[in-house]
Amino acid sequence: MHVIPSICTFCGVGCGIGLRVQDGRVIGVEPQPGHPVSQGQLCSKGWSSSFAIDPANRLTDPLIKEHGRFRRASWDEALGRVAEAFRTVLDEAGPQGVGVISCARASNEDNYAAQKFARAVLGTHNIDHCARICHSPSVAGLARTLGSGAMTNSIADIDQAELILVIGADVTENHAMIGARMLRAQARGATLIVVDPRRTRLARLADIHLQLRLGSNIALLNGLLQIILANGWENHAFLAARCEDIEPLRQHLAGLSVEQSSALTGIAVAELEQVAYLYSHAKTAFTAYGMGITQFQSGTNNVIAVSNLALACGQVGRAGTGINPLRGQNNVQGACDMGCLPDVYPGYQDIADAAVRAKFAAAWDTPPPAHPGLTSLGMTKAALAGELRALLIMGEELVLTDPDQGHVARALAALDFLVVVELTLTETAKFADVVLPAASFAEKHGTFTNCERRVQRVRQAIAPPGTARCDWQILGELAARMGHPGMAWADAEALFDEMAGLTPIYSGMTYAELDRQHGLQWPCDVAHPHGSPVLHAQSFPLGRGRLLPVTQVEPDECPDAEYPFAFTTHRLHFHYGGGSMTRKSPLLERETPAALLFMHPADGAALGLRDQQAVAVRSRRGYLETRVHLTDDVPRGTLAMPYHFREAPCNRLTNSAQDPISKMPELKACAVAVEPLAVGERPRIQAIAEEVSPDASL
Ligand SMILES: Nc1nc2c(c(=O)[nH]1)N[C@H]1C(S)=C(S)[C@@H](COP(=O)(O)OP(=O)(O)OC[C@H]3O[C@@H](n4cnc5c(=O)[nH]c(N)nc54)[C@H](O)[C@@H]3O)O[C@H]1N2
Ligand SMILES: Nc1nc2c(c(=O)[nH]1)N[C@H]1C(S)=C(S)[C@@H](COP(=O)(O)OP(=O)(O)OC[C@H]3O[C@@H](n4cnc5c(=O)[nH]c(N)nc54)[C@H](O)[C@@H]3O)O[C@H]1N2
Ligand code: SF4
Ligand SMILES: [Mo]
Repeated sequence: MHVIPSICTFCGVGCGIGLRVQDGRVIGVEPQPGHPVSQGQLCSKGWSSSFAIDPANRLTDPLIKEHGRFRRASWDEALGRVAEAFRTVLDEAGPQGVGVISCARASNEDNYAAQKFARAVLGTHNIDHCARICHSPSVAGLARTLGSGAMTNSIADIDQAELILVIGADVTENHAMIGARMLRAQARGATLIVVDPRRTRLARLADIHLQLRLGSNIALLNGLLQIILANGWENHAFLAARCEDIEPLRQHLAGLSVEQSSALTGIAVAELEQVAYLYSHAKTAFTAYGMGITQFQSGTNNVIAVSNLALACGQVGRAGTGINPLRGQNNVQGACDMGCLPDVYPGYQDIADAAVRAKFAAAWDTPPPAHPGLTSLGMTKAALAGELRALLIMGEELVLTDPDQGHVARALAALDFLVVVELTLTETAKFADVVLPAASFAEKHGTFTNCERRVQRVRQAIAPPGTARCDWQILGELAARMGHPGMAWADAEALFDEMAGLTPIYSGMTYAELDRQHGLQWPCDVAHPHGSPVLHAQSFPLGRGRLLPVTQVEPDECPDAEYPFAFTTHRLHFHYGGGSMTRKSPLLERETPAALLFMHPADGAALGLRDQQAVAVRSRRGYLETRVHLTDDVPRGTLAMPYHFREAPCNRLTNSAQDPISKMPELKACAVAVEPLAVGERPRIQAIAEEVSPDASL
């Protein structure tokens, strides 16, 4: 047996793992000793990685759908089909008729190839990925206040924080090794404050839990800041040296009252005052936030409200402080860095900048796309309208993970042609005309960029199952068939070198340098050859930080007589995303085998429900059946449900109302009605693909 060092394939913490390999198979996983992020530990998902990529569960050959059934095909035939379908749509509808959705679980190399394929081969900026429905409000909001949307500090900064403020993030469940680090910091004396409408495990352990009303973040953050300014607790020196005029924000807040904040959030004035005092008086306050901030139609403004608080108190630009969006997927930071977004080339270089366009046109030897691009939700909308006709989805399970499943399924069914590149036959892949088998992280060389901007190497430990190939190789071969030989890289390292040469924030990185240590944090360039653990120490990319007035906005859909419950969605520790990988692990599946609807016991009693009784849940968009779990972890009137379970897909219910700035859909709040099913009745399993496209079964 030998052990190949790699990086966990699940969340954005980026723990260091060792893949135990015997007889060409990964037989287990161990923590990497001395890894700066995971410090010799892993969470249960990391330990279970070998099940997630087990060859027994994997696609081994390309599949082509004919007469409603998939059949195995050669690569030559399958790639020929794909190239021909894209050529046809390009001829008939032009580059706006095609698009690519890339994968925040795949490597930087794969993602660079995906956006190059979209821009240089298809000639379109229609390229996006799940960051749209994750931290796009962070990218948009922090661009406005600081000029950069990434985590400002490092995970290790938690050790130096006097106070840790967690807003809308369930850290022990979803960024487990960061959660553990926060609890260790608390044990050493740091104050831990959690802001969440649910009583999460971290909230129960925190010194203070502000159990705010769902969707009242801005009212809360404005309230805290108002108290700070009214008492003169702001950091005058920092504001004078580092920020633009705070006066407009001061005047805006002076028009609001703390009592109003208290009424909107349900948090007592005294508690708001206590937290305002502690945050502004801490020498170092580390602020971390997640989907409880971003997944609202006010997502960008929510992020701005977080930024206002940190800037006013000078809690940015020093060790132990910072505004830290906890990026979710193992490589979502990287997929954004690689330019898998419609408005930027790799390294956030603006597609509207003529010099940038010229640079990429010269490097790729092809003119830049002529039209602006669509977001992922824009692409599904365009598909329904018949404007987007051919789509390549590289490893995204959007039938389960995008809002309003009925809409997504109808959109995919409306396409002329869909190709999905995946590890397994997911619910999304069932809609495809062609499915191409991809190599997993353990079967390829490459890099992942974790939430603290740390670019780390993954290494090939075993051969891919069957004839599966790396995403970048598949895209390179498709490009060649479409007349673009410029994506035929010799290996992953050659691809990385091309990318680093065009991406200033990665320009100081090579595989040799990344191999020598546990990765490097960008920006890594001539000025920062050893990378950048803390951003904005001297100045912000915008120069001075901006404090921008924002106002509380209620969710698009609030409870009413017909749909009396507020409904929110979240994650569970033992499962991941659409579940296509974690649900293959017997251990993880044993811990959490089914979706539950979390409901307060008083609401259960009012409906005459017993714990674990089957219920029907209905929103304006869809219907599902599941079991109810009665718990006071959720407040009265608010229901919560995880999104990992294809048999009870909560995204049938969710609302796709969007943040006008970032296009983030409101995944955290909509309104539902609940009806009990008869005691003893089982929830009916909700078939997905079959309903819309009855011919999709294998
Ligand atoms: N086990 C596991 N880990 C994961 C993932 C997974 O699927 N499973 N996914 C990864 C990904 S892609 C991401 S983006 C991260 C996400 O990690 P988190 O951001 O922690 O994700 P969620 O659990 O969706 O939501 C966080 C919290 O927001 C709270 N919340 C809801 N509404 C509000 C509100 O109005 N205000 C406030 N302040 N809070 C609110 C919810 O109750 C929930 O506890 O996790 C990553 N890690
Ligand atoms: N209701 C609700 N919905 C949500 C959320 C929520 O909080 N509530 N959260 C949203 C968020 S934050 C996110 S990030 C999205 C996540 O949405 P998705 O990205 O759709 O979720 P995953 O299940 O991680 O899907 C990734 C797929 O990539 C495949 N994969 C893994 N590695 C590779 C690889 O190397 N190559 C290829 N080709 N494929 C690979 C896996 O098999 C898996 O099927 O979900 C969103 N949806
Ligand atoms: S905390 Fe995240 S990166 Fe670390 S082992 Fe768990 S899932 Fe993997
Ligand atoms: Mo995410």
